[in-house]
Amino acid sequence: MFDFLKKKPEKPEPAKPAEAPTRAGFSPEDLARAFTVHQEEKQARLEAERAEGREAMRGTLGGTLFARSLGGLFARNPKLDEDLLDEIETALITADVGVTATREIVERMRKRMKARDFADAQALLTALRNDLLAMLKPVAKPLGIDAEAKPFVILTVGVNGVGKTTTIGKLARRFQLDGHTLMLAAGDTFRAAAVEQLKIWGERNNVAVIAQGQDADPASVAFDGLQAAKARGVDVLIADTAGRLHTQQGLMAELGKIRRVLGKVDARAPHEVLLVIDGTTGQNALNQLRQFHAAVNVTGLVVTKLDGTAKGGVLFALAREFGIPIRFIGLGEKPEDLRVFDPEGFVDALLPGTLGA
Ligand SMILES: Nc1nc2c(ncn2[C@@H]2O[C@H](COP(=O)(O)OP(=O)(O)O)[C@@H](O)[C@H]2O)c(=O)[nH]1
Ligand SMILES: [Mg+2]
Repeated sequence: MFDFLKKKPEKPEPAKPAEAPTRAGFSPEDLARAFTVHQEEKQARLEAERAEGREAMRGTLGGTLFARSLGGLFARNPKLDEDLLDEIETALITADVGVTATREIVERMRKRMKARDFADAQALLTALRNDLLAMLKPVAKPLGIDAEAKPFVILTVGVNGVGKTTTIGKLARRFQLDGHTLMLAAGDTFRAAAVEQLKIWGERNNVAVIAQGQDADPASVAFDGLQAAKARGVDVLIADTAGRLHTQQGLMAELGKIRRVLGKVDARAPHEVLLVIDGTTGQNALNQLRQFHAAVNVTGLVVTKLDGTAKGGVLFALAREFGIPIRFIGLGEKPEDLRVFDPEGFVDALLPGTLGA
């Protein structure tokens, strides 16, 4: 199963003495070989993570009501008729795919059914799988850290309790494993406990946390953080913010200020504005994204708490309506539970294994 791991050489091959070494003691061939080995290792790690992620998704998402009702359809080998379309519609609505997206999907299936596109119900269900996948593929764009940006600034926003601070911790760990240096800015100055939460996390993981304490101006914390990160030549800066309701105009405007202040230090910062969404909130997620996007121009999404919810369908509605990249999904509270969004893995976790293969 993990064949690609076996192919990986134990060590870089010894340099051949044929070419004259350069002054630094490394020939261009040495450097090229080292680069290739590094790329191969990175690729192998990504592949291994994807395989692990797929298993994790099957384990967590596979048990949800959404997966059970969709999986039930596929397993039963139903008749190719209007009743099947009704069942699909119910399954999608129940899973919070949303009324509009559901209607579109079902309408497409109905048209094709009438055009005698499907030999049997199984063919229709396979088309449904492809349709679901096609909705998610355009938003599956993993977050890349631009090495030119020093630091690459990530601003995390979202309503209260969605998992912003937890996600920052998980991301920081991921970036460290990828060999990036990083720093955090404790921009949730609403609650003393929030600043403390990030500081403790930073100490435990050897990551510097820039903070000014409770009630400080979050824009000023972000500004300080960016200047410090720049001065120390750090690769990535992640700024936390206080949770706010998308309906609180004043607080939403504050996000715009944080954005502008960061832009004064580096015109391209923040390079990523991550909106964290609680996957159990259902269709309200759409309102949240709409409002946050208007205030601060969201460039990526993290959908958390998809473990044990029947509402994972909201990803389809988000993808359809906004087309903003879904960077990560949260499948639990452990660091490794934050997974790079993998649409095939996600869709196949919702459907029976035989189809996904
Ligand atoms: N089950 C589950 N819990 C999560 C996930 N992500 C975050 N949480 C929990 O959600 C709660 C709120 O998280 P926190 O990061 O403090 O939210 P914040 O207010 O947005 O900063 C914590 O108890 C987290 O452990 C997830 O993917 N799955
Ligand atoms: Mg927080």
